[in-house]
Amino acid sequence: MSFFKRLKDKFSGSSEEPKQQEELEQLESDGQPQEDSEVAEQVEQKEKKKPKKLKEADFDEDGLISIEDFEEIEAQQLGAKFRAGLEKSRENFQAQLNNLIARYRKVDEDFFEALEEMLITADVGFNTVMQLVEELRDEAKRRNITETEDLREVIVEKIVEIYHQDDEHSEVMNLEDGRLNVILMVGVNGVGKTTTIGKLAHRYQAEGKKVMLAAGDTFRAGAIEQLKVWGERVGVEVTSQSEGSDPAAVMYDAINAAKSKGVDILICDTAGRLQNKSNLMNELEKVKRVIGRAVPDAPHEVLLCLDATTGQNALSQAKSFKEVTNVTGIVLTKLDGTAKGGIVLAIRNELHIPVKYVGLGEKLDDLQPFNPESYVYGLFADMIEQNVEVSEDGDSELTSDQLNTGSVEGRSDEPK
Ligand SMILES: Nc1nc2c(ncn2[C@@H]2O[C@H](COP(=O)(O)OP(=O)(O)OP(=O)(O)O)[C@@H](O)[C@H]2O)c(=O)[nH]1
Ligand SMILES: [Mg+2]
Repeated sequence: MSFFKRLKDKFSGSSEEPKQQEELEQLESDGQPQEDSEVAEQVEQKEKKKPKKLKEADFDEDGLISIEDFEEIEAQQLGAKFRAGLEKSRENFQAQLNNLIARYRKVDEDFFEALEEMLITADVGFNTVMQLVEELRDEAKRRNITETEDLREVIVEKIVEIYHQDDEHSEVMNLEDGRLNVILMVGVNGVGKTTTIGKLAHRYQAEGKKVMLAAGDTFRAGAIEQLKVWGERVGVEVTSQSEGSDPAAVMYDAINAAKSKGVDILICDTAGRLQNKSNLMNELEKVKRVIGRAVPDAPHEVLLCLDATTGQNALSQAKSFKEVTNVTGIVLTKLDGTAKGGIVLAIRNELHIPVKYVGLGEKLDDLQPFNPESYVYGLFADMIEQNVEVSEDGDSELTSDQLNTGSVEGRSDEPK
């Protein structure tokens, strides 16, 4: 099965299935505030592909669906989320790639140079681009690919491959049952730390975990109140002290409270700090030390929030934070707000820190665990769907328009 077809089947439903999803839409709309109905309507209109319908036959006599069906539906919902959240990046990536393929029909050095330029402009990061394009050159030679059109699917496949290369790091959160798990959220001002904490609390709570929040940003006016609002919204307890108090003391209190209440996951907010302000960075070290003394091996996760719209600057932030604290994962927020979604690849390849979650919007369920396949599906969904459809219809069905826009190849179902 071709790579594109596998992605399409996984994230938008098997092509053999009728694509309807009233029940799923109902499930998805639960918990989504109505004020977003206008946005939801626009997104819905743009989403031409609908996940698989929950058919009667999918339910057993107890009214339950099988694990396979559940996983299938989950993957499709994830696909739809990434598709909606990466819309800006997708428009940019697909248009640019189609242009390149139409402009350079033959695979040659000019094409590769133009591709390098396109990827660098999309924030993929210089070193990553060089590695990616070098591998594409080799692959084109190895497979004897001479038409750029035939390279389309290989390019997308390589993006996933290059992400998987660094297998030492996992996207999976280091959370264990039967212990107090402590997550420390760090990052510069305004990147989305507090919002992410709210979204994470919502997610873990829905998974049945007992969650507590610690208001460790005692620096910015209104920060404690902001976290309390999130706590109320999600329905989790927030431990706080007054503004200006020592954040390490807040963490210490919060850990004691969490221990006595049998909390599973304590998520600690911190003040947004500039990576060049050494006193703030030192304070972060102290916070981490205090947490480590109160709970062995804690914090179990130090999540660095990076704002995807800041592009390459996010990389320099990450480097500075890595120097003072052991960052275990990245939360890349506001991916929905940028057309340069390539930053994910740069972070992974140049920093060797896994991206654990991505922010795909401002709603509670817009924080999604990162996964390279759902990411490339979000980045190239229309191209993937179109190529698979064309491949299924057969060559005789191709329109001259499809041929001209270079949207038809890389579609073979033959094993590669
Ligand atoms: N579109 C979009 N907006 C987001 C996302 N995550 C956070 N935001 C917005 O980013 C803004 C800042 O979020 P905060 O959570 O207050 O950021 P912070 O890092 O805690 O900020 P400080 O406490 O001031 O350092 C808010 O308006 C959020 O709604 C996202 O994934 N997508
Ligand atoms: Mg904050």
